[in-house]
Amino acid sequence: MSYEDDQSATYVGSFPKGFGYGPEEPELEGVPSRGDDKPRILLMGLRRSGKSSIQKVVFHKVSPNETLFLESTNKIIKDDISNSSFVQFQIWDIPGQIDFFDQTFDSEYIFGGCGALIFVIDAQDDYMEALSRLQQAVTRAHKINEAIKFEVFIHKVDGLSDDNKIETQRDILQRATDELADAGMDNVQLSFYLTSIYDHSIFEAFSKVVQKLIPQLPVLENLLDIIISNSKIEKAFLFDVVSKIYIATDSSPVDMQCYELCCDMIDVVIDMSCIYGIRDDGAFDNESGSFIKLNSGTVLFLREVNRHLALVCILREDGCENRGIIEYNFKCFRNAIQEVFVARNKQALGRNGIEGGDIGLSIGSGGGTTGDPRMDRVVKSVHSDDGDLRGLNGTTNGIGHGVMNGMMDRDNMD
Ligand SMILES: Nc1nc2c(ncn2[C@@H]2O[C@H](COP(=O)(O)OP(=O)(O)OP(=O)(O)O)[C@@H](O)[C@H]2O)c(=O)[nH]1
Ligand SMILES: [Mg+2]
Repeated sequence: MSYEDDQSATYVGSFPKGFGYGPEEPELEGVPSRGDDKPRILLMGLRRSGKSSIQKVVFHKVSPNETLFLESTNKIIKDDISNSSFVQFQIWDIPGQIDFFDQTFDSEYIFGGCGALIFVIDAQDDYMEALSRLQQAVTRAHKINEAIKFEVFIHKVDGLSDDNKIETQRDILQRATDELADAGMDNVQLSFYLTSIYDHSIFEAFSKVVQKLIPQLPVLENLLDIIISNSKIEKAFLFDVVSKIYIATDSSPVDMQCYELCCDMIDVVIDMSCIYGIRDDGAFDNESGSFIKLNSGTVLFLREVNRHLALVCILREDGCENRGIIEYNFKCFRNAIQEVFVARNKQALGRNGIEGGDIGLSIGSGGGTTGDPRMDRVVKSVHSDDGDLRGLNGTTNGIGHGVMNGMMDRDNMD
């Protein structure tokens, strides 16, 4: 049985089919497919390196074991990842056997609108050939589009010991950067990740890749910093619920165990909603939320931001004495996110008018500035509203924001 033969087997866990991103689109020659203007992530690498498995596990809820039955990809498969929120892009799965120097490989078209190129290297195999293909791909792609981010997934590391993982990463990094330097391309930056579909590492790596394509990232990070500092929260993630990739987190370092805990919480909430929820068409909706106390004294807090985004926080038990304040601050947070959506939509409309629909892939330049004055205003307005978030010390100065006084227009956020 091939994976394509039985679509009913492709969704595991509790996600109802309707809650996915929709089916993949095989490329039809000469027919521009829907959403071609979205930021594009290319998955490249040798045959059997694990490209299709990664895409299916992260975005289509296929269980890792099911990927054993995947057939080799023989044409470019485009997958539209759109949930009408910040996460909007296409993934193109490029078959391993494709020859960049073939006439039929339209590199201008393929690399031209590309935001990130993920090159997958099978760490359980001899990687010399993969490294030379990486070098070819980077040289070709960089010549056509200098803005592409190059991401190298050192994949299938579940089969390596811890020492071996580090050694393999060091060796691949060294060889890849040396080869690029020899080719006079020292200016090209490669990012390396150790990944496996059998644990959360692939989700974490994909999170980081996707974040680089979200121009509003600095704004989101600022908002998360504000909410954690005002609510005695230790760590906060803004999750895309379907894929469980986090599109932003606060500025404290990410601990893999915390991330896994938050992913597990999403699963629990979806499972509970499926069993006890009242809606048939979706396990996660505008009213979803959960508060879980663990034996260890840690508390997990999840609240929906819109149909596909959730804020998941980790806090100590003594930090949630006043849950009301956390809930109130969350509402302020959600309101601010809505402002970001509105600004983003306006920005997209403006750009469509001027540039005919080109979607920029620039990252905000950090340091609190987003590279866009309108976005900066949103950040500033959020900062100036700092007093609006209630601190746990009891001071509630600066109240009066619209959140408490009126209903938000959630339709804009979905
Ligand atoms: N151990 C292990 N196996 C993996 C991992 N990811 C993928 N695989 C296996 O690798 C094999 C090849 O995976 P595919 O996803 O078909 O590889 P591909 O890169 O799409 O190959 P082509 O379509 O031929 O280019 C499958 O049997 C997967 O189960 C991983 O993280 N760990
Ligand atoms: Mg494949």
